[in-house]
Amino acid sequence: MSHPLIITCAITGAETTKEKQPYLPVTPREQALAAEEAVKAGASVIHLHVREDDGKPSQRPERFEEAIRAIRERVPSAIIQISTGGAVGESIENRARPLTLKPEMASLNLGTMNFGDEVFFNHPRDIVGLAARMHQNGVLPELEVYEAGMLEAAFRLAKQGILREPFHFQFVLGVPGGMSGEPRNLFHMISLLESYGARDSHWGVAGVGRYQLPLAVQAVVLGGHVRVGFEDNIFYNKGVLATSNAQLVERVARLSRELGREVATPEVARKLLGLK
Ligand code: KMH
Ligand code: ZN
Repeated sequence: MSHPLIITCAITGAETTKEKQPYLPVTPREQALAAEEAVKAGASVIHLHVREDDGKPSQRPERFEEAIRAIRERVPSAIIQISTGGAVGESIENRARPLTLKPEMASLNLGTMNFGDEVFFNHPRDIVGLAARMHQNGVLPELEVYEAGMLEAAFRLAKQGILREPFHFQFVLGVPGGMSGEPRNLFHMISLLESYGARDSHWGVAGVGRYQLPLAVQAVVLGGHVRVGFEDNIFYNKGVLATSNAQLVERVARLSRELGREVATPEVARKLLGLK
């Protein structure tokens, strides 16, 4: 089959709470343990949000530094991708601050949308600003797209010299306000990508809630990559909470191998993503 599967684990997120998912890792130590288990289970990229001691989402670089140090101690090979999306309502200045830590990767959200009952603002000027800071700091952007117009925006930004191909897209499907996680929407995204002739670009899919598992399986078969984790989904099966992020990773890794597709180690993922 195609190239090895990169599994990203979004271990914490900004919206999930311990009340809803008691195994949610929030302290640096918990996040380090969760990252280690996830990598052992087959993840190569850790998508990272951090929290303050009271559990509130944070974009403080000091807090990211602590979490990254703790993760590095336990699992030095992991590719760490920090979030510049933060929580809904966070200022763009704060969202950009952790880029000074020069992580290997960071998320870059390509448009404004309704996000559940709230609005996730991504002003064109701020997208350009974040992209420039990532470029200056040698950070590979993962392009977060929640609907087809955002995918098209990436190619517009490339024409303007603001983004550079090959892209690494994450199709985040199932957020109320964005595209749902129905197969036709994933197919539409893939066919759009093909229409741009972006052969060297990669895509992954992060299915939200009940879409996580079916979209993961579709991505495995279609040659995409997969994101799982408590940021997007807290359940293992309908009504049954997962007991760790690693449990979600392990299932996708197992299914992928069963379907004849190898799972990328962090070293292999670095090669696929063009990271040094
Ligand atoms: N928390 C969401 C509003 C990202 O990490 O870049 C945005 C988000 C995307 O989680
Ligand atoms: Zn995120």
